[in-house]
Amino acid sequence: MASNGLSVAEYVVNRLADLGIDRVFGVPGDYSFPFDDAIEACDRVEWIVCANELNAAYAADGYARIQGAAILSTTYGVGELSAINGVMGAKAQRLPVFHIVGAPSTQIQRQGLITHHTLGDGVYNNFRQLSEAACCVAAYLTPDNAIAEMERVIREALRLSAPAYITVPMDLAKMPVIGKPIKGMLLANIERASSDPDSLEAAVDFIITKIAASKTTVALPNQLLARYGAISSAIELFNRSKIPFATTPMDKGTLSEAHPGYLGIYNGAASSPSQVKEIVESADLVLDIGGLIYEDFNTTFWSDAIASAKQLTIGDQFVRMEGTIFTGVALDDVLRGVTRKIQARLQPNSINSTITPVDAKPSDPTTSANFYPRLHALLKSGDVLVVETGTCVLYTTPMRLPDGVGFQTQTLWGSIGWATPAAEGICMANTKGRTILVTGDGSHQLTANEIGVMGRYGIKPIIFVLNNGIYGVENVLSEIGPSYDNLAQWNYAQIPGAMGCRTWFTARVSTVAELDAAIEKANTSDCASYIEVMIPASESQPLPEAVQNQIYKTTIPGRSA
Ligand SMILES: Cc1ncc(C[n+]2csc(CCOP(=O)(O)OP(=O)(O)O)c2C)c(N)n1
Ligand SMILES: [Mg+2]
Repeated sequence: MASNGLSVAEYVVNRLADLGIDRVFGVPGDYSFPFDDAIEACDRVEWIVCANELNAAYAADGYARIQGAAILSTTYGVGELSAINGVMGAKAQRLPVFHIVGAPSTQIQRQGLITHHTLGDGVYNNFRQLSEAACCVAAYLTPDNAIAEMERVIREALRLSAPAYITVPMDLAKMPVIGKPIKGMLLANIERASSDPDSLEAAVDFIITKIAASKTTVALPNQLLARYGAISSAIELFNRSKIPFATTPMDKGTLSEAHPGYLGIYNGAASSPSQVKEIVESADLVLDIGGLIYEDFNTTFWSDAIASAKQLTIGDQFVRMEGTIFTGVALDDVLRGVTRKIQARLQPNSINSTITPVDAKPSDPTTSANFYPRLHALLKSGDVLVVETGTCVLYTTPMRLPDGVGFQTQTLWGSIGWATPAAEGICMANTKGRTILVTGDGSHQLTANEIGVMGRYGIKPIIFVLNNGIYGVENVLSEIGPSYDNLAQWNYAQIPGAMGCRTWFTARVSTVAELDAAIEKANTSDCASYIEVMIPASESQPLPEAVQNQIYKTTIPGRSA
């Protein structure tokens, strides 16, 4: 069969670029050279060479949250294994990250030669299952299956909104693809999943009947709306029906918090404003749009109380209320179907949340109490606030975001270090406004070397590193004093300079006056900013032991404390 010129590696990169992905995050390596060269040669994608593969995976995760999908490129064994925690996080957070990995050539494999990045046993497929476990679909490419396999992999990764593993041995990667290459569409034009028409109609009618029969309906929209490109359908539904909605911490920022129907955060006992718990739990119908995850940090340690008989879930490919289940129905189709048939309801009064005043004496030391109101005042439409796991996520979750401000956390997977590289990927994909990162010092220490990469590629985030010298949230969850919660004392504000970020504004602030001046500078100058904010370690006081035991369920029956 005639060759059409594109090698397997080039085809993969170009086919993925068709989706509108314009960056590739990764680290090059010899077995991946065919991919690495194909990325370099493709004028639709830019190589973002990260500080390590874990950072690259987090950056790809961040990019996919905004752009809809991402490409991660790592080398065989050593590279792909370093990336796994990040790819697994993307799986937990339901993000299509295409993980492309070059492998030793089949000529090496057939001769039984022993090469680097192996266990020295002549086995060449023992890492596959590990990488595959972090994905929802995998492909082992050859010149004659590459075209068909890429269609399958892309379709599945988008249908399930989860990572895909694509690997090819070096020799096969350099051969031309066999067959007629396929030109793909931009992600925005791709329907992720289709519905069975009868099942869809029955599901929509069921939902309409349930809403009509309820006196009070409240919705809890989930981040899957963003993953499946269904945000505008959800907003139309709320605009037309006037059904009020809240989000869980994990889903914060999915929809505008300035929407008249927005109630606040539903988070069990720590819902904010506090009335949201009662409003949601007393409604006689709760529309769970996307599929709620009753995770410990998403429910304040399972203190949620939504009766399952009142919960109607519109999932990614199903609709369910107790034993009644409709399958073969896509989320977006269901929302649009319901919007077409729904009657407007009476709009309840929205809840006004009080915003903590920003005043404090200029000479006061910086604390959480005076930092977060200032962070809030900085936000404007187009910004994306990226918040790390740690005490910062506890403070920012209740904050009501201005219209058009996005919010990204890794609440489910919760791998510290995620936020710094994720902010890089988000900043590269976010064309609407600024990217503002808030991270604790301990988390930042895991991935701070990505700051140099941000400088190299000229992005301009605003970064707040909260220096309390400890893994503060761990002190809250255990006891004061274990030395394993103390951190090496870094001079954070010197990091950008040491990493070659020459045009960055950097500051270390320990008084309110210094904080205000630094924020003013970050807000008005056209360069990246990195602000180290001193926070007293004494803020992190442990919860009572009884609460800790309740949280971790470690009380052993019959044994006295
Ligand atoms: C990869 C990983 N390792 C360890 C943990 C456990 N852990 C959760 S929060 C945390 C401390 C975060 O400290 P820091 O970023 O300084 O924030 P602070 O609470 O002090 O504001 C740790 C170690 C984790 N979540 N992920
Ligand atoms: Mg800390």
